[in-house]
Amino acid sequence: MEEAAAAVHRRWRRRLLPKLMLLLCAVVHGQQPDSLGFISIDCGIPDGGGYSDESTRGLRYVPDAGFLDAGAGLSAGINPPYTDRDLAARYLTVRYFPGAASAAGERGGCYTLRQLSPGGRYLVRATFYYGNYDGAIAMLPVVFDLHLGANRWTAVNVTAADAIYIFEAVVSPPADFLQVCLVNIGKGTPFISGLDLRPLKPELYPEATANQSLLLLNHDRPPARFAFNRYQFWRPASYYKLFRYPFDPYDRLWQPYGDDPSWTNITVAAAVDVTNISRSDDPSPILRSAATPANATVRRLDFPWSSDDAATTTYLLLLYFAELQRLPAGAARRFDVLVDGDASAGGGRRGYTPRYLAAEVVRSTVRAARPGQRHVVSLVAAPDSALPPIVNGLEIYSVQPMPELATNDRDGLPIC
Ligand SMILES: *[C@@H]1O[C@H](CO)[C@@H](O)[C@H](O)[C@H]1NC(C)=O
Ligand SMILES: *[C@@H]1O[C@H](CO)[C@@H](O)[C@H](O)[C@H]1NC(C)=O
Ligand SMILES: *[C@@H]1O[C@H](CO)[C@@H](O)[C@H](O)[C@H]1NC(C)=O
Ligand SMILES: *[C@@H]1O[C@H](CO)[C@@H](O)[C@H](O)[C@H]1NC(C)=O
Ligand SMILES: CC(=O)N[C@H]1CO[C@H](CO)[C@@H](O)[C@@H]1O
Repeated sequence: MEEAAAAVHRRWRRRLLPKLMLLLCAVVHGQQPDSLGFISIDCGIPDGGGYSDESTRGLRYVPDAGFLDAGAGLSAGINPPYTDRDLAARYLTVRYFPGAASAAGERGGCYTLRQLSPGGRYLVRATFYYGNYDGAIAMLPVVFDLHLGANRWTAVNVTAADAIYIFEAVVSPPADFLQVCLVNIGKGTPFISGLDLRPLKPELYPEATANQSLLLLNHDRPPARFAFNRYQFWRPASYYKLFRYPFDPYDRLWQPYGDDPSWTNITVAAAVDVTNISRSDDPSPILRSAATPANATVRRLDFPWSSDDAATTTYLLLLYFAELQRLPAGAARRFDVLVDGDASAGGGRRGYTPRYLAAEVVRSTVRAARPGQRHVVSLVAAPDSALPPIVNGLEIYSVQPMPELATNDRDGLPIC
């Protein structure tokens, strides 16, 4: 009898208590994902300071306290003149993790995102805008690390007070939570402006698994405004700034590639069918503009990039295509998709023809043979092609082994 009661008790402790605690945590802090499954955190705003974000037509941003250990970090507003930049609200405050709270080498601030589906795929985005929040602008650069679970994600190297740093990753956490941590590496106080989590359709980004994540390449490529490498090809860039939700149902950020004089854009008003790339019926305005050479006698487009890190890595390229012009009968647009001049090694494609108003993604991988190596993806017209190549969208990720996504910084119950 007693044994049975003890067993029930043990089971309660082991199985039910954590669930109950989780529920309590979530209720206490009101940190359920919104109706889209999105978690949108504005770091450093006071408890109760949630709001509807204008730039995303009403996504609800919430305070960060509920995602942190009680009392972790301090909040601050950015200082003039850096407030005066027509910034989204989430850049106006930061959470920072000074002194003893984050001794060098320690995981200073850890955000715990809960109520995830184990094995599901998620986009995680962390944003940083220094804005002289601590009045110590002379101390720049500030460098700290960002971790996903126990894995290093990237270094955040803040060299300018008025620059916005944006990092995105696609992850597949094996547990129902994911931690994003800021790590002091002895080069200044870690801080953060915003943290977003977006559930993705399971068939998007199958390369992200329990053991490896996709890190959106961060490589400065002027004239693009931001370092992250997810591009749309609308122009002029000054007008078509950033596409995100509701234009992208998953709220990925698509920035203009930049107004390179060597290419022009072809646009259509008609919808592009995206069922083959996202199984979602939302026609995507992002893909309704394509780049093509400005000079019709030039029969190729080249997109160079190089490593953002000292480490060698494998890159995953996603090239989005949809034909936007009705071609005369018998005429075709046909081109090779080459990576570093090769169609075979990385899964490039020979003689590819985009479908009329229907989007497809061509994936390609390339392994960097040495750190900092330069690479180029080239679209080269086939000799019999009536028209030069086009491209409608481009993403570049590094594929990073991340075996410890589910690691919490403490064992046992989640702390809330
Ligand atoms: C940070 O960026 C600056 C400027 O690009 C560079 O000189 C410096 O080496 C970087 N620091 C680290 C730790 O990467
Ligand atoms: C992850 O790695 C573990 C151990 O190496 C392996 O058993 C498991 O099948 C891998 N999971 C995936 C999704 O690749
Ligand atoms: C187009 O390119 C061809 C060959 O590269 C060149 O001879 C020609 O001058 C260019 N035309 C213009 C308008 O730039
Ligand atoms: C989607 O792909 C399938 C298989 O390649 C093809 O038959 C179908 O026409 C495509 N649909 C669209 C809208 O592109
Ligand atoms: C350079 C160029 O042709 N830009 C065009 C890109 O598309 C927009 C929208 O259709 C046009 O307004 C631009 O003129």
